[in-house]
Amino acid sequence: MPRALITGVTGQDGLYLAELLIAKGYEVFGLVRGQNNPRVPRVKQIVPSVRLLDGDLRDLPSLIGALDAAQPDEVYNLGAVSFVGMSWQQAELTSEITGIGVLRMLEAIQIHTHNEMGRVRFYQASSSEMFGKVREVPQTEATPFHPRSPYGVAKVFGHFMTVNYRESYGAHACSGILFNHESPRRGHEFVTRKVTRGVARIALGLQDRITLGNLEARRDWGFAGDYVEAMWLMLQQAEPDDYVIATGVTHSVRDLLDVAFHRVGIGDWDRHVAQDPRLFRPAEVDLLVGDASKARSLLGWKPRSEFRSLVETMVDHDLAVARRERHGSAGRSPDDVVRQTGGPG
Ligand code: NAP
Ligand code: G4F
Repeated sequence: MPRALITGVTGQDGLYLAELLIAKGYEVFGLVRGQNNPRVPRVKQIVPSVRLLDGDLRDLPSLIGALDAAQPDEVYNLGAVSFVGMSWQQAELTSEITGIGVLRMLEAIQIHTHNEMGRVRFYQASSSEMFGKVREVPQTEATPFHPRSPYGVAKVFGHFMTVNYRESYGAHACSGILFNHESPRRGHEFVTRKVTRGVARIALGLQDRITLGNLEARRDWGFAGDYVEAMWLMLQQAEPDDYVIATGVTHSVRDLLDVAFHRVGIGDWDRHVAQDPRLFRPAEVDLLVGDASKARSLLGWKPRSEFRSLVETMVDHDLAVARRERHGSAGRSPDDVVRQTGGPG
């Protein structure tokens, strides 16, 4: 039975990846930080067979301890401060976890394997945010990076450390340059979920408006369930490499609002959306759209979900959650609803 260790198992991607690996027959271990992490119950509910290990990407001994306990064949490093907006307020913490945390995990593998890094396959969760002020459209593995946020800078550091350990020590280390991916499990701080949750609550009379920043930014949005499959495929290849994972289609935040409001029968959404200058970013990434041709041809990967059905699924999920909230019903958590509504088709 293959064994995998996931950092960031409490997050959106960690949950989908744990489900995927369990379905493939893996024994899955998840790194959990903090003495009373509030997201642990959700992990236990969705993937009860995952074995949780204490550890933090800021603490090297805890990472070595987790590796020694899990004895993994594969490590998926998904843990990060992942909210770009917050990375300006907490640039040092972001660099420490999202950037140096990658180096720490690579070093922990080095120590755990007694310098035989090739024994453990490593996946690094890199990001299209690294492209930032994009040098070409669409972006590929060869597009130069120009990050626009402390988060993006930290991810560039993690990306090149991953490449460097591959080239220096023969690590089977892959960097997945993933474009934005969303789901009903997405955190409420990200724009898709903020919109779908807000639209659902507006439709049910629980709130009047959504306050947003830049509506013109464009992103290449896919479904998280499709993207974790690409992570796994990268680690199954004989040779480690870096891959762009994207849908190849870009939409603006305005398009997101159109689809989400249309789902609840609201055509003219202007009166429900306010803009607050404080939600604009000090430096914006205006346009992201990826070319995943390499992943298509070498991994046989392609996205199964498209933008409209993804957004509609998220709105439907949030309608179900908001209805329960309106009726004040307790007991079942929002993730029971996730199971019922599933992912986008
Ligand atoms: P997420 O939902 O925000 O999850 C982040 C995870 O990191 C959480 O489990 C969090 O644990 C963990 N974490 C934070 N600080 C940590 C620390 N000091 N030590 C160990 N774990 C820590 O993010 P996601 O959307 O699943 O993304 C997964 C990864 O992919 C991230 O690295 C993200 O930057 C990257 N990425 C995401 C996207 C996307 O569109 N989703 C695109 C490209 C790259 P707690 O529960 O303890 O906070
Ligand atoms: O949903 P977002 O916060 O995602 P962002 O910044 O693109 O980052 C996400 O994708 C990256 C991959 O490219 C990941 F690496 C990263 O971890 C994260 O998952 O914002 C998307 C766009 C931005 O242009 C932002 O300015 O939406 C715009 N936006 C407009 N109003 C807003 C808002 N974003 C947020 N979060 N909240 C708003 O009110």
